Amino acid sequence: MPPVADPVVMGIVNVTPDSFSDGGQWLDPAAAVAHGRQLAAEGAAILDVGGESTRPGAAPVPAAVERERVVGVIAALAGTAAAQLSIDTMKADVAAAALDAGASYVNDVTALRHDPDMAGLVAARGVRCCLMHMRGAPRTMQDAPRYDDVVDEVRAFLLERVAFAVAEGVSEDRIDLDPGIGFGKDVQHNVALLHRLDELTALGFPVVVGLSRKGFLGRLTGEADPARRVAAGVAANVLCLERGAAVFRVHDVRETVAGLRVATATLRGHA
Ligand code: HH2
Repeated sequence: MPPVADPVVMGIVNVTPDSFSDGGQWLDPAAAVAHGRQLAAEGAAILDVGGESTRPGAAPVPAAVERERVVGVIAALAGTAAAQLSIDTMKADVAAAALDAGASYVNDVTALRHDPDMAGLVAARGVRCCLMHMRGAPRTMQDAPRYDDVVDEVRAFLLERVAFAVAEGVSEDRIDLDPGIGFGKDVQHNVALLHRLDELTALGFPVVVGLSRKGFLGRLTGEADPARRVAAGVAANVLCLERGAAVFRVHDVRETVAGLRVATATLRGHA
């Protein structure tokens, strides 16, 4: 069995009115900052701050509104939370303002496809980025997604995006990959991606997994309330750890850190 690296937990700070599981809870900047600090104290090494929901059917947010939501929160967290800050955006303007405010990681769910200036920005600033697979756009991505082999197609897509990013000047050792759980995938596609995640981790890039509270967990467990899918998510994240995932993007940091600690010790065979 290959050595098990220390898992990195990325805590989600959604500064939005409409995120699928916690929309409106942290729209107030002071509440978002307090939440981010709490997640860092619970063990999140990265805080992923987002000002636009990407849930299926979500309406796009103008750049000025999105920037206004995230910049102050990032600036406040940069001074006070012991965590790296990530900006979850598909817009280069928003990412640039977030990097100026103290972020050092760009999480673009479109894998640098939405904004023609995004790849150049990531390259010029020399920051780490996450390239995620998504079929279609958030508004329509869950309309009967179809694949011949979802894992092969996601892997090919991610390799194509790596080639693009590198051609644009992004350093290969600053790229993370993400299968995009729930982004243009039905429950069987999501399960196949988790089952065969080792085929993605074998590519040699750190793999980010964002499955926290998502709909497929509800389909598998019958749990309609996203906030009550925590145990289901921890179970899935533990199996992703075993398959080599590096970064775990979650709402519930305390529970995930605990689960991954036990899993890490078990996989290593020592405490
Ligand atoms: N999922 C969401 C948003 N950003 N980024 C990465 N890299 N991977 C993911 O799986 C991912 C992501 C959706 O979750 P959430 O932020 O909780 O909801 P919303 O988009 O409704 O704000």
